Amino acid sequence: EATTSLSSFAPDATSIVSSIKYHAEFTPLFSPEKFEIPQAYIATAQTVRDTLIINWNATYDYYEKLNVKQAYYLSMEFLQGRALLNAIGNLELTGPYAEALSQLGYKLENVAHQEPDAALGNGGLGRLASCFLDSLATLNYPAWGYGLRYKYGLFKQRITKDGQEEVAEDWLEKGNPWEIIRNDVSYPIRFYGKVVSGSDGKKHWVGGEDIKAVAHDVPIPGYKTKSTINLRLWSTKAASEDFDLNAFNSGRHTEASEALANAEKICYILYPGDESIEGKTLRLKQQYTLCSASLQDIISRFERRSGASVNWEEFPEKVAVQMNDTHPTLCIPELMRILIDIKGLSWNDAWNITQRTVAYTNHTVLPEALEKWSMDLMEKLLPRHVEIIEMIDEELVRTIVAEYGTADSDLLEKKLKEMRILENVELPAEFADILVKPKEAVDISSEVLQISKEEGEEDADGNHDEVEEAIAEKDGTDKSSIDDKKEELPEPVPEPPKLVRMANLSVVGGHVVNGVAEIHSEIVKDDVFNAFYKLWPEKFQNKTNGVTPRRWIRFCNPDLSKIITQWIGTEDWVLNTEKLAELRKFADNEDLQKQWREAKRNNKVKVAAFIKERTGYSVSPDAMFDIQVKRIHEYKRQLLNIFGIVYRYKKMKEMSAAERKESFVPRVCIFGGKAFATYVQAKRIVKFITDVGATVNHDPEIGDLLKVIFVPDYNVSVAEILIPASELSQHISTAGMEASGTSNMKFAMNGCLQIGTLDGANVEIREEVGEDNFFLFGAKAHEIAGLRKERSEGKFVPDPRFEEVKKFVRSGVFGPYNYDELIGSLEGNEGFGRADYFLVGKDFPSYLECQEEVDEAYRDQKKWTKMSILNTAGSSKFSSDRTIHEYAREIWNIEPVKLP
Ligand code: DL6
Repeated sequence: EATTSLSSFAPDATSIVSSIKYHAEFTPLFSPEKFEIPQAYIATAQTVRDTLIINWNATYDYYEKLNVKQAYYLSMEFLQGRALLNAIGNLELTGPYAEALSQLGYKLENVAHQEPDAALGNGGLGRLASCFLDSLATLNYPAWGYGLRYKYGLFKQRITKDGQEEVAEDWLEKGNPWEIIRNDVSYPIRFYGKVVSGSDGKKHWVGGEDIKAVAHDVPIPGYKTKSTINLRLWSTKAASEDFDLNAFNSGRHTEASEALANAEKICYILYPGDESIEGKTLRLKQQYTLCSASLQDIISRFERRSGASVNWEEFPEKVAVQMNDTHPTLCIPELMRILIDIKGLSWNDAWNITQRTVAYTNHTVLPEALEKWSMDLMEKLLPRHVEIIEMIDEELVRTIVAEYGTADSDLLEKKLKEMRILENVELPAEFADILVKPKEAVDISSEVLQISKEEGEEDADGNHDEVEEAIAEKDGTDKSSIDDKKEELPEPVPEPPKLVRMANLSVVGGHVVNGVAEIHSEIVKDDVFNAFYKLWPEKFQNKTNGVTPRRWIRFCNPDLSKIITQWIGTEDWVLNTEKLAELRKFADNEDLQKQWREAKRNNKVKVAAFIKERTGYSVSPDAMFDIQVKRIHEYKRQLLNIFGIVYRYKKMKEMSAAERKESFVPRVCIFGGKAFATYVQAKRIVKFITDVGATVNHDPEIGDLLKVIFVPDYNVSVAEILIPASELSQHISTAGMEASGTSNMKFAMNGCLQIGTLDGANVEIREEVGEDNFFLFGAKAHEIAGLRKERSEGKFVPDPRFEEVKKFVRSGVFGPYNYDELIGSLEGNEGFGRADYFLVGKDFPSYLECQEEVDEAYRDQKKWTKMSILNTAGSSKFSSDRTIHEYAREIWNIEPVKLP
């Protein structure tokens, strides 16, 4: 029966059935005797892949023929989630597939659940990249994604009595039907070695170890278009000659295959722990592999399409490279290296081409997340790149000196300190004396500065003793008393490490720097990169994030989608989300409201079953579903949420049953998210939430009035279940710290109300859905620095309710675990670090008051439903289609190319 040839592949149920059977028989990844649901999934996916390959080839050929300008999105993370339902949805084949599988005895939904999540990402940054791919394909933009094919995805999270446990996620265990391995597309990647100057006047990077990067292509279909773009993921392999046959034959098996293992481990996991030097080396190898393999691939495509006459000047007219955060910053020196050392271009030409090609998106203002690499490590691993970076830094120093002059040496020093790519590295020889202050300008009051100099060492202008005498004269002390002070001084501190600041390199080497929400882009200009902004204001842009409405409403919330289509009168909103605004005029309509509530309730029933299965807890679908799902991080303030819950619980316990019922709206408070494996405080937060849940959920006095659920192993698929059922979602980061957030957009699209601070994209969401439909609380971004100062000076007076919660937790109500370190972080006790840096205590009272408003609003279901409808209606701006159009027009300068 396996008769369907690819050319005659027709997407009706009958041909799909025969195609599934064909794959089960001829391209199996399993033994032939069984055809159960796991096999059904693989064979079904393979049939979809056939269609994708046809479209992929057509798209590729067309781009090749037209030699169009292409954008390349380089990202260490792609959080693709599952592909099956998305692919058949985009191909408009959901109906025929459901029918075909039912003829084979299966439900499409159950088959789809067999697919493991492709979790090649950590959180928002990776999921954004995946949403962008969907929009790029849908909008017919010629673009590709480039990433790494990690053998293990983001870890699987188990919740045990000790909190979070990480388990390797072997997502490729049963094979990956969505990828096409391109054994013929591979590039050499070099590490270590040294740089020599050739007789040809060129630099040659020689020696070291060479590995290979091999391409794996994942076709990405657009919605209602044939356009199918590519996500090219690299895996790493040793060159075959690296297998030491003689060692193997003499029984030294590990030694024989050491090179193979070393090469393969580069792509084992995303973000290997980098506490050790080995971990750091591995991460840097990953970043370089991504950059080098992708650029070699892009360049070879450019050369091939150019034919006999390659004009490098045209490179930026054919290629746009977007660096997703600083992880792919090595693109800059790598492109320079290839252009200069291999293609023979001059420094100036290469620099001009590189700058016009590359652009950088910043996704965080957290200083610890702005990558800095040890120069020593980089010098060992990538010696030629360090030379190039040094030259870029030197050129930058020249620019800074030219801009600010040498007259005001404090100003110049400040600018150099802020802007240089190299940190703790001496100025280039040409500028060695530039910061030397004239003798009379020496600040003799800065006694400590002078006397801390080591014995015998000269000060900047070589007058060590003279300066000390000057101090002595000024103070009326004699020089010997200064010598006494010297003895009291601690041992000299070791030299600070030399570092390469990847963010500065990105800003300097790219033609555009963008933030990911309006407020974040302002912070980028005013704070994070202010010195650069002052120099090159035209480089800075905003591109507010977005999410794909296909995955995040149309496919994950079919019930709500049908209602939207019915009331708007067309399904066009899936492509033109502006149409969602038409729902506004029906927001008070009782029929719509009824349908809206029913759809929400059905989704809540599904989530209740899911929670039961995952956690064993029963929750009532009649309670409000209040959700906070995102990576666990102190700045995202899951602690504020759980403290609010603890306060609520305590108040409930103090009341009679009747009072409790009267005072509180029943809530199911749902948390989900992973804590980075080495982030101890985040893991304590997970433990605390689950402990609170264990107490509250078993308290018979409380019953359905309050449940606290930590959903283990939060990922894209779990988000697709939870978000459609959400009624309230929490986006409560300390203002100014969340670059954008993207789950806030998904929640709004699905008619979920939000409680949040004025942070990231919350600000724009609130503007779009209307102030009355958003629960706002907390300090504003511009107040944070002052509040922190007040806090650290001990001037902050905590609200009694905050103190009450801490005391309650410390009383042991939630079990024997010692929460001192967790609570201590909110108090700044000795040994517990910065005093409530994230201002949980400060925002606690306004958070509680805002939560009371939430309860009040929920009691009026008509009002609540209207607010919910207005959230969906106001969410149109947050489609990634809008974002991608902006990138295409304002950064990449690419046009849609629709296949004939
Ligand atoms: O831009 C996507 C996403 C934002 O929505 C989040 O606000 C932001 O935290 C995230 N950034 C990162 C970068 N690393 N860190 N931290 O994941 O990007």
